[in-house]
Amino acid sequence: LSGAPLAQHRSIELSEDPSAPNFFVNGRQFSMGAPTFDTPAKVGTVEEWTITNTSGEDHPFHMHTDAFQVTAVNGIPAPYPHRQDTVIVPHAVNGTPGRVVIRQQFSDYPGLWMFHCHIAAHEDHGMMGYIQVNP
Ligand SMILES: [Cu+2]
Repeated sequence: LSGAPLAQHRSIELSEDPSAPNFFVNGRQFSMGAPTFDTPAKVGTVEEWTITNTSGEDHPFHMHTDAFQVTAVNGIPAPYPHRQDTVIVPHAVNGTPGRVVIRQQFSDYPGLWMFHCHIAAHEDHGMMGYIQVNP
């Protein structure tokens, strides 16, 4: 996907309030009927997503339906290109969020595409979202 034209850039921030515990995507807990983004994606396109982690623990970000390619982790370019459906988003260090950049492909299947932290307790406490993908 390295040479693919990018249809959009999106930002995803993973954060948490461990005392609750509550877990957030872009400051919100998961709610069906409230997509993470106002702007849908489109089948046949590739987007660049920047995923940051402001918390003190790693979050394995998992995307349903189609694979992505990691291009950089904490500013370091990924050593070789391949497709995957989960990537560790590193914890914050001294207030600097962990940061992963991916290229997400939308090769088929219009509908609602889920993504979430793959630690079940985090997902169950809100660290999940979805994007509308249009034909
Ligand atoms: Cu998590």
